[in-house]
Amino acid sequence: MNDRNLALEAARITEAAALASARLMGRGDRRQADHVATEAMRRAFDAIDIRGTVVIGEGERDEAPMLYIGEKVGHGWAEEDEGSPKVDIAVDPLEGTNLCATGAPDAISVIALADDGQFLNAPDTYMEKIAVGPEAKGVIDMRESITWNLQRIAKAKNKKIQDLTAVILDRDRHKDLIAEVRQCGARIRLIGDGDVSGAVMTAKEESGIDVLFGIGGAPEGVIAAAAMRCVGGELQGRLHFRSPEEAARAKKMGVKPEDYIYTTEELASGNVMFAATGVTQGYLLDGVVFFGGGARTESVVMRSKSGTVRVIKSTHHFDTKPAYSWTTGLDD
Ligand code: VTB
Repeated sequence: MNDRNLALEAARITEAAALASARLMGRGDRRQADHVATEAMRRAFDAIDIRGTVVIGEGERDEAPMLYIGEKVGHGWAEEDEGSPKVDIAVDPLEGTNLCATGAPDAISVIALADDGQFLNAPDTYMEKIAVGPEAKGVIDMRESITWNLQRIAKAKNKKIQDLTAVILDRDRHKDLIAEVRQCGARIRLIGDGDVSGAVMTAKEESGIDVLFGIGGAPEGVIAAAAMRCVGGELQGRLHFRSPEEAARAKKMGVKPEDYIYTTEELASGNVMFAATGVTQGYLLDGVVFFGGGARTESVVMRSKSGTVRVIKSTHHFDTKPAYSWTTGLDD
């Protein structure tokens, strides 16, 4: 697989989705923002020379019109081009639909790519996560308490616990978790949505985030794990089923029982790539900024094989660009 070029192509895909959804920022319509991101991303795939299969996407085939699990995407299929790489794809065209709908920080468009069969086929359920950047890799353990983990992270980073910042989804289910972090004296940034960017921030020093704790979506956990593989960080995850039906479906998908703790490699193994583009201005990435006749985007692209992290700032001119990059479903 010519993954060096592919990684850069991946940024085109997230740029397209980010440009589309950013035009709906603050309009209060999360569904439409997600819809236009998905449509733009789906279309952008047609220009990429891969034979891709969506393994994490917008839902099951019967519930999602595009980018559903199992959908084949990429130009390679159309050409029946045996030479074009076969890759598994995990997508979240708009991670943090509410963040976009309200103009809150860190809505991103994101994809991860892997050689066939390298992502956990995560069911659409919850996952409890701990994520840390490279400096604290190998010192966390989900079986231990939050306090224990914070102490270990502080030591690994040569910081006081009081100087650590945890990012946590602002949910009632995290009441005890938040209380324990506060009890330890660590700082917290509560976020409304978007624990993929929350996880990736732990690997970006300027973000000031040291650790992600809490329960979010399982598919988002796999995508974040792909990023952590690339940056040399760590994400541990444990599935949480919301109902017996979810548990039964997960069992059918062949995942491990609820008490099993997945390692980063088990969630995303082999050669993986990760690309994300900021939609709203954030701690991880700059959001889309429009100017007369165009827009600027910021993306990050990374590969596990080389560990290179590229930040790509692009200037897009709408009059010379194919329509896929900015269609919103509104009157353009
Ligand atoms: C998280 C977050 C997502 O879902 O995974 C969260 O990263 C978990 O679900 O952006 P609940 O909203 O049910 O708590 C999202 O917020 C997307 O819905």
